[in-house]
Amino acid sequence: MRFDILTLFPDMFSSPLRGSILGKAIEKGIIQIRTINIRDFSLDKHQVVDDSPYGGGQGMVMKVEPIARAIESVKSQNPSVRTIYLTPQGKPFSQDLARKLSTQPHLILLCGRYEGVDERVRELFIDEEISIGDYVLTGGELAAMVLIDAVSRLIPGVLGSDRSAEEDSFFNFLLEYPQYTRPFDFRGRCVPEVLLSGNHSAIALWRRKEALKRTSLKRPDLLAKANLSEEDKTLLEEILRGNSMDDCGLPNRD
Ligand code: 4GX
Repeated sequence: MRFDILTLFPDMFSSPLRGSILGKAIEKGIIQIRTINIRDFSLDKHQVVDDSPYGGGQGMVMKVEPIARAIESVKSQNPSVRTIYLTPQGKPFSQDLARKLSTQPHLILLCGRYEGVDERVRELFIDEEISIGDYVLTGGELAAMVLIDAVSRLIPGVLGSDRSAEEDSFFNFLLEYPQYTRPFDFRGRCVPEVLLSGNHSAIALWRRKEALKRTSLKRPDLLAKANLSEEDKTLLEEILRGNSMDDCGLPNRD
């Protein structure tokens, strides 16, 4: 899958996306990430990319021509590429949307700065507007990186073959169960004994119960969407009656 990022700050993308897992996926050729500096597409002798808004008001607006020329340069290589604009006005980003985008072969991500882009950019070139959340960033770059990260890990081969197949069941609107590694006892806080029992069905049951417990406590809104079995519902009833002591006999901080 290929991402073409249109930005005024291409340097922001180098270390976050080229490091660790995504860096390996790039080396393997599974994903391609290219940054395009919108400034390079300004015809102006001072390479101006912004201007004051018609009608007055504070701040600057990104001009239409450099963005149009940058998008058209990508489209000349692939006319069917879709263009996404990152903006708080967009459709809320979600695991479901990440999954849908991961099936696309090629995306253009437009990162806005200042007060946003000239409205005609939206009208003429944008196929989809996406928001990563209800807060205001200084630009679309971090939002684009969030999108690329979440989408890339769903592409087969990026995480390693079996992890991606697992994904659908993993995010079925339940939070993950608690994880532990050595040491067994850290300052008196012990690992739950069941995890050392070697009893795989008991471990699976404990994990399912903990996932249900966490979700009902921290994200009851997710629990309402989860696909719960009859056994899950029984577990939830136990939880709601629940004892919340851990194996050291200390009150559980969750
Ligand atoms: N999820 N931003 C876009 C420029 C802007 C300003 C006004 C439209 C209108 C964001 C988010 C986000 C900051 C990106 C403002 N665009 N992007 N930028 N939340 O906050 O995606």
